[in-house]
Amino acid sequence: MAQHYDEGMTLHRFIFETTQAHPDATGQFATLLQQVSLAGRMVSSRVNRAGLGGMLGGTGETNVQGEYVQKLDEYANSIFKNALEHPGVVALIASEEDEEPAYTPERFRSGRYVFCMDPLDGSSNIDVNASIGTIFAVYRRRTPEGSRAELADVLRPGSEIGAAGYIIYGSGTILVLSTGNGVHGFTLDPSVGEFFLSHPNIQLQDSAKTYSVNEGYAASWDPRLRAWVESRKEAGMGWSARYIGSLVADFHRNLLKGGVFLYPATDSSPKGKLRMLYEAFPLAYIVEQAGGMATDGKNRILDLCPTGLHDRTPLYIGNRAQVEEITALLSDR
Ligand code: AHM
Ligand code: MG
Repeated sequence: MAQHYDEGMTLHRFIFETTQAHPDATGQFATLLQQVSLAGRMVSSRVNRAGLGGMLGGTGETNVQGEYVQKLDEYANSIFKNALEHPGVVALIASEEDEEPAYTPERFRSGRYVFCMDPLDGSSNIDVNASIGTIFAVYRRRTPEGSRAELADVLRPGSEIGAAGYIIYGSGTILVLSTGNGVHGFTLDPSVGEFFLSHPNIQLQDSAKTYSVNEGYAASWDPRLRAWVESRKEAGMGWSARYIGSLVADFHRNLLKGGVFLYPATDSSPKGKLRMLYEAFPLAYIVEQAGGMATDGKNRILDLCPTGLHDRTPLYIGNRAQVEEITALLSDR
């Protein structure tokens, strides 16, 4: 069978080569990414067997966001935290599933990095076998290593992110990563249990003709946005719509094929739905690394600074021309 990946470039090797290039590397960053890969492989395996292993459905609890917690949400949250709390590389983990930050327990060394994650995004799609994913961002902490981290280590502008990525559990499992030097995708070969480089240097075209948005809420959008979406549908415009309702899946499709994803403010949710730290920031970092753009309708997403772990923001993200157009439209008061 023909391989659609580079057998010579495992994620392990890529991380090693990337971090070796930094003269002050201590190995902590490499270890962190290896542990993310391990946790991703564990979640991927569980997602694939979810229907067989009794992992579908809810736990009966609601999370800090008031959302119904799925068994796989809880599983993914604990797997990532378990992988990252002990090797002495992380000081604090902020997770969608936890109201408070998880500080590295005192029995382990409090390392150099802060990790923000949505352990299982798109969880309303678990029971219907549609793609879901993990989204993450990494900051280098401000406070000294070895000490307990502080909230100030994580409540920072997105522009201070050092690395970000996501893992999509779909028809295959792909880890997409940027450490500030382009965007690279690695496909999991389950027979080997390793990610291999399959999508080197992903770049977005300047423009595209696909939009992804939940149009069910159109009546409560800003009328200028409603008019923009309506005008995409005019005869001869050549536009398509794609929306599954898993941010990772919608974003990944647009990253590979071109398209703009919108999660606008609505009358009842002026900040939209998506969370800044572990949904908007990581994907904005990736899209910029791929030559695209992300705004909240006015400001660059990565210039925003959260005041709480679970702050929300409207999100317009994808090809530069379309995000610029929508932002110009919504900024013009
Ligand atoms: P989740 O983190 O609880 O899964 O919620 C976020 C998800 C995103 O994946 C997706 O873009 C959005 O919610 C879909 O929301 P809606 O159902 O309002 O279209
Ligand atoms: Mg989410």
